[in-house]
Amino acid sequence: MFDITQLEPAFIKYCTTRNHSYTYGTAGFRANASTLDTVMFTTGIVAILRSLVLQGKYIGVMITASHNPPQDNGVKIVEPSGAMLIESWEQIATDLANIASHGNFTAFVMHLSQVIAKLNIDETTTPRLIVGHDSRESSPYLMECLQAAAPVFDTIVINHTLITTPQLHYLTMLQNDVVTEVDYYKFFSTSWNNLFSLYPDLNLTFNNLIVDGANGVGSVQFSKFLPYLPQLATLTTIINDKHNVPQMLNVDCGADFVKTNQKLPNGIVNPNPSDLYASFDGDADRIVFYYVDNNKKFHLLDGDKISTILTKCLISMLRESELLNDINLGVVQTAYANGSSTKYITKSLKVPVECTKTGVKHLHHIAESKFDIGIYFEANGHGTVLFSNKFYEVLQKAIDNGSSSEKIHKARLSLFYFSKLINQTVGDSMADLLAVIATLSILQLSPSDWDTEYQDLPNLLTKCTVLNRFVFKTTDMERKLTSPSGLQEKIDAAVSKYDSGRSFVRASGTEDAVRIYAEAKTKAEVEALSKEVTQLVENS
Ligand code: G16
Repeated sequence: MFDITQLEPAFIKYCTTRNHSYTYGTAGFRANASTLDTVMFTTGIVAILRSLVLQGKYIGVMITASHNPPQDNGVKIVEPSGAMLIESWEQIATDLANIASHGNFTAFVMHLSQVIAKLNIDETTTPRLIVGHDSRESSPYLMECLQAAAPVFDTIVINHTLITTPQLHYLTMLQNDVVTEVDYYKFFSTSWNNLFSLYPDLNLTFNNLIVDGANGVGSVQFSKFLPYLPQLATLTTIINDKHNVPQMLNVDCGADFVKTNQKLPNGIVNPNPSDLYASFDGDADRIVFYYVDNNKKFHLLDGDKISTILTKCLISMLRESELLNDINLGVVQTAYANGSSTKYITKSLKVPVECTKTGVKHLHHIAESKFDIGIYFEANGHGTVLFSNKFYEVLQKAIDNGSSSEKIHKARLSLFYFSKLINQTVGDSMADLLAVIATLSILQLSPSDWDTEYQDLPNLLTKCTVLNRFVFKTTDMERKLTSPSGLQEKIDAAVSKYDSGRSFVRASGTEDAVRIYAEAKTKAEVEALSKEVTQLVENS
């Protein structure tokens, strides 16, 4: 039994941000860290309520602002399955935070007791949380705010402190076992060894691997993971590993920097054409790859390239397994996907593509509900592959029945081990890195071979600060604006002047900015189109 009036001292101490309007964005609450104490306190309560509703299952909470600058922070809730908080609870979380920010404890308690009554909670249940945070300076204090309500509900809290977002998702999934981060390393390294045991003569298709840790938590965790992967450890160097200098987080490095600027991050002085490079983001749930050619020209291998190469590998394993008619495979993308990638997947690989709104929560849902093998990646490098129960049932039956052909049997086992190599709870820089390296080895493609599978249309993603980004409203999976009035027609007119031109504008759900995407036949044309659309946005 709990008494929510006992929350008052913690409310007074931790809800100091007043009259702030909190919005649940693309990936939870995210803003300048100085405004977040109140929403951390209430998010702790929401996670506790979610656990109570689910009979005391472990709920995950991660404190991070991922790719955002060091001064920002944020929070997201993870379901017991390892997935993002179910959408119907986003409103509960938003309302509670905004009521708390008025600073009136009586009104807060009244609202909270109504929520509790509606949820029909058994007050004798013990709630359980698994929490963690990234390397930001503000994270430890915000963690204190998050946990401030826990004693009033007699909550059991496992605090993993410094951990990546995907690790927290994964550990939440294993909520009822006693787990540590070592279980994560062991699981994925065993999957790697199992997959490679099927291909004993395979060589890796690059000389050295250079991993940019974005000066964040991913660099710590990857260095702890590497000893479990001796084959990779000997040829891997981690750069931008200053996770203990919080003001360097994501600065001139990391996946978002490399993708947006389409250039090498800090720390690579003399790039080598025979090496493979990869950048994590601040909480290690995104990854992009790149390499340089013999002229030292930079080439980006982003989320679209990851998605296409995984699709190529998995569809060929499925074909060789003779299970193409029993297991359906598809790809999920957003409006940011390069037009050439969509064309390559549908026309060359003959695989269906679905387009949805930005935010992994949307992609994850479509991949899970529409496909037995659902491959989803945002162009920014955020994604994973989901394998349905039906996939495992059909595959297991086929493996158990045996096959007269060694090749078919090997393809079936490959599919099984591959499915265990990827973190199915959420996009994960470390697991995605292993999956891509394994794919390149199995297909025997060097980084430049991978790149030449199809040619990206030149593209530009920029952002623009406006007075009020919330007036930018979209439809058609964010590809068209419905407000401000008349702006879409002007964008359409601008786009029509460019060969293979495409452009769209949407408000970011994680930063105070409007994002502008453009692509066209040539670099000069895309630059001109992007400039034109930016001017239209500025003048709107
Ligand atoms: C988050 C989301 C991603 C999204 C990105 C940018 O990533 O998880 O799905 O693509 O924000 O979103 P927006 O364009 O709305 O700002 P991360 O890595 O920052 O958690």
